[in-house]
Amino acid sequence: MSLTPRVREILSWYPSDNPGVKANLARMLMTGRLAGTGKMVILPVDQGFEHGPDRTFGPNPAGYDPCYHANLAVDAGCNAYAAPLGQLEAAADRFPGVLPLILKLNNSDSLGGPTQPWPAITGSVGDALRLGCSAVGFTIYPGSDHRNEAYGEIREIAEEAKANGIAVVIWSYPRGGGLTKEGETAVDVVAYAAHIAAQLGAHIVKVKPPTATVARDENRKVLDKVGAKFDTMADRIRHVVQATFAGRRIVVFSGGEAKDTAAVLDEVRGIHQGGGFGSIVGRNSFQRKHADGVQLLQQIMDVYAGK
Ligand code: FBP
Repeated sequence: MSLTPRVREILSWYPSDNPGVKANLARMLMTGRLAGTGKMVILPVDQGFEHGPDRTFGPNPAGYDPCYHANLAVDAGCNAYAAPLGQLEAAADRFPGVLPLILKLNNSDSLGGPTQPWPAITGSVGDALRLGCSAVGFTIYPGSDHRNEAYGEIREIAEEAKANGIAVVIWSYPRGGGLTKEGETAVDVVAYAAHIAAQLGAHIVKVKPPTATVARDENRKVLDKVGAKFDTMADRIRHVVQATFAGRRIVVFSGGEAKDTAAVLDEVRGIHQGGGFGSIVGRNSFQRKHADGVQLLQQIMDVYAGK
C-alpha cells in the first residue's frame, strides 16, 4: 500500500528527521484498520509495571500472558503496541513486520511515594533496535521535582533513537510539585505538558484528555481575554492540539481507568471532533474479555475513521 496524501502531509511536519525515522512513523501510520487515515489507535500495556499485576490483569486474567496483548493489538487492528522491555521480549517475535512495536524505556512502580515521580530507565535504544521496534516511549512528569533530570534523560535517548532511525513517543503526565489532583488534567496544564513533549523532540505526544478547569491564574487571564471556551471535550482537545506546534505533531490521548463503553466512545468522539490524532487505550481494552476488547477498540477506530 503506498502512502496516502494525509500520511505524506504528516511526515512533512518532521523535516529534520532521517529516512529511518520517517519510515518508522509511516509504518505506524500505515498499519491496522486506520492505515493511511492519519489517525492512530495504540495499545499500551505498561500498567503491570506501573500499577502492579493484580490491579492490572486481575479483571481479565488472560492478560497475565504477555502474548495476549500482542494478539489483542493485531486482532483489533491497532497501529502499534507499546510495552516495557520484559513484556516486549516475551512477544516481539509473534508478528514480525505486522505489528509495530514501541519500547517503553522508562517505568516506575507504585510501591513508593507517587508524588514526585522519576521513573527508572528500564531499556535502551539498543534493545529497541534488537526487538525491531518502530519507536521508543518515555514518560515525563512535568511539575515533578525531578522533571529536569527526566528532561535530560529523554534528551539523550531521543538523540540516540533519532540517529538510529527510531521514532520517539513521549507520555507527558503533569504530576507532583504544586499541582493538585484536579490541576493534573486542567486544560491549560495538559496543553503545557503536550507543548513540553513537543519541545523535547517527540514525534508522537501522549497526554490525558483535559477537563474544563483552567488551573493557573496567569493562563486564565489570557484565555479569558481571547474568549477561549472549554465547555466541550472537542474545544479542549482543539486547544491542546494547537499548543502542540499548531497541530504539526501527532497528539494522542490516553484511555484512563476502566469505564463503560458509552463513556469511552463519548470521550473518543470529542477527541475526534477536536482534531486529536487518536487514542492510546490500555485498561479499557485489555481488562475486557478478548472479544469485547477487540470490539471496543474497533468501535473507537470507527469513530476516528468517521464511520
Ligand atoms: P490506560 O488507557 O490504561 O490509561 O493506559 C494509558 C497509560 O498512559 C499507560 O501507558 C500508563 O501505564 C497509564 O496510563 C498511567 O496511568 P496513571 O497515570 O493513571 O497511573
